[in-house]
Amino acid sequence: MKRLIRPLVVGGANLLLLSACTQVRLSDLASFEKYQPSFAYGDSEFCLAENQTLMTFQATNLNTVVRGGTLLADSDSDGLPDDEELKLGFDHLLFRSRGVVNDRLCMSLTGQPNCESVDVQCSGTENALGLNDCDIKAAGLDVLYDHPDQGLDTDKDGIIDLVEIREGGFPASKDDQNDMDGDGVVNREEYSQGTEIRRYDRDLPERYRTIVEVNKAPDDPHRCAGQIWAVKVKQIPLVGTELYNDPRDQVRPGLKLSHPVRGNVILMTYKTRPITGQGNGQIWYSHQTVAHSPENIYQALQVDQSGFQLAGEVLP
Ligand SMILES: [Ca+2]
Ligand SMILES: [Ca+2]
Ligand SMILES: [Ca+2]
Ligand SMILES: [Ca+2]
Repeated sequence: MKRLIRPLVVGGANLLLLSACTQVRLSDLASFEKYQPSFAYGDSEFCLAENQTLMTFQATNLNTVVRGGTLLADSDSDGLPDDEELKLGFDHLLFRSRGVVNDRLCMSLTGQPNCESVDVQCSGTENALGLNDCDIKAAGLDVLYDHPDQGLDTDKDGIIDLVEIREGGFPASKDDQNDMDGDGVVNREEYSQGTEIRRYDRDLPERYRTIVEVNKAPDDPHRCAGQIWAVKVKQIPLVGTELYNDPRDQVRPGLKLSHPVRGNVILMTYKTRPITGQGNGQIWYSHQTVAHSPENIYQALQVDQSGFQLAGEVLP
């Protein structure tokens, strides 16, 4: 096939030039989207309550998965790429398509699409961040610690359970400093970048990585009684997705996963804990849909603290 557009990444930075010699035809967009994402970016300052400090800030595109050195669409956010679901006999437009638990969690628990064998007593009640009591019980997230709210950050490392499950990780095991695949990048960093914890991907192109910088700013009592943190979401790769309607969005109070064609649901979370004394940690979240657009490579993301809601309380 004749290549009509050729992206050039200059100096590893985000600058991208399109040497477009002719018009881009619609039929070429599908192949274009496969190798060139667009990007969401944004920044903001966060003012924390007195005696609270920031443990983690995470930004995750719930509609992308890095697999085998490339970036793939995951239209239903369950952690399995669309194409992989079709091959395995899952429904790529259902978060739980072959049983009571999330499709990716089913693969982690059974090693095959044998979800009917996951036998737990549960009601299907959802928490604020994408899991229900079936996922939580099947993954053993209800027995390890006595968190006020279960299924948010069971292993207390600040990485959200849903994010760990989507990566096929271990939400009940504090393994954030492990380097399972020996690529020199610990699991915590891999979750931050959206890369694979089980595959050497040091040579993964930068355009497939999520890049977020978080730094504590100097205290300023005039502006904030507590700590001030500067968050810079430098890039979140976006890909082409299918239309997704999640029936749970009608009944669940928290995270919404439905999106239009090309929509990418970005979940941002942060976890705070008390600096001194007793008390629980808190997990806050914000979700928004950003449209992947090959014609407009950079899409603004609203990172403002006012867009965040409390997901629940966990042990610090
Ligand atoms: Ca999927
Ligand atoms: Ca699915
Ligand atoms: Ca965790
Ligand atoms: Ca690693």
